[in-house]
Amino acid sequence: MKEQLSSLKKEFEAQLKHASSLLQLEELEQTIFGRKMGAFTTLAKQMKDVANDQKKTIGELMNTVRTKIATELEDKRALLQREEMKKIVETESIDVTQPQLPKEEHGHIHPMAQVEMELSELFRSMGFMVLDGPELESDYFNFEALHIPLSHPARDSQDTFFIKDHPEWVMRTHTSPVQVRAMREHGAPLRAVVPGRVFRNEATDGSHEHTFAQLEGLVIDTDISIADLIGVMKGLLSGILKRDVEVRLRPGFFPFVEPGFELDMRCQVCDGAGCGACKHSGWVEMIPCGLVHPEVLIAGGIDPDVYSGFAFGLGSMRLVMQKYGIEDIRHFQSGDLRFLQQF
Ligand code: FA5
Repeated sequence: MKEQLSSLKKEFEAQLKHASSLLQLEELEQTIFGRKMGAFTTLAKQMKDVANDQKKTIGELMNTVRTKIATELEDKRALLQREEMKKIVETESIDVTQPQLPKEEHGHIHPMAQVEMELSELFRSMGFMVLDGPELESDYFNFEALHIPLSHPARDSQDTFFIKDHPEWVMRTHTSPVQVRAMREHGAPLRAVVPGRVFRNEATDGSHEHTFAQLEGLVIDTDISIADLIGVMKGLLSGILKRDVEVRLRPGFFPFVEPGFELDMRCQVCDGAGCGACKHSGWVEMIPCGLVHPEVLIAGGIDPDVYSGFAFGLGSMRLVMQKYGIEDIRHFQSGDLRFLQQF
């Protein structure tokens, strides 16, 4: 065993002299200490056959040889690393005139989604649930349950995308269908908002999109009045715009509320002077709203003699336009990074 260790050591030293790269050094280390075939490992496995009175001496010798080889390997590794580094420094140069590489691009949340998250948070803090509803909706929930029968002229104002061969389905034209869905699922009393996408077959312009966002609000309780409705609307606008805004309330007709209103806001883009965002009127139609029609409460399974409620349907894309002074609604879905990177 002693001779074997001594010749292993000699053989190792001869090969160490010839190792001229880190890779060769790695290979040499494997031939000595490799777990399966390493020469030293193989010898160590034979320790069990050494006579008992020899075990101590041989064991100590093995440890000495192992430590010596390991130290020499480490020293040689450090030397080779220094040499390789020196070679890199000598052969590679830095061209200080080279133009800077473009910075790594990081995405971020779309401005519409940012405001929707802010709105959801604002309403959660007022005790509202944040609900979801299907974008492909039944004609029943989109119109019938909201007191808009087939022949009703109110259908004309919401130019609908129908589904080929399935007249009973539509792309929802507003978030209001979730009103009846929410009543049926959660009953009364109820406070809920529903942010989401809606679809209309509209010719687009600065303030109209075919695919746009609304935020439906619904409160059902005993003793609900128009004062509650106005209080929540004002809280909503000042909470998001972070400033006081001038609003006006005028009568508005929606078959699912009675009475119905249109809450307009002084245009924040042009400060009332007239621009594309406000159709040059100085006012932006912001929040249609009203007290929930008794027929809609009945469709939702709620007794109109006990409960009343208010609902609103915020055009949330228009709110974002007002918040940031965006003059054309079509920017949102244009995919133009010059627009998106501003938020
Ligand atoms: C409705 O959709 C009703 N569901 C709102 C409602 C809910 C009334 C609850 C009463 C109670 P309207 O069609 O007006 O209403 O649309 C609501 C808002 O969506 C509008 O005030 C406007 O801000 C926005 N909006 C309407 N059409 C478009 C469009 N083509 N592009 C962008 N925003 C639009």
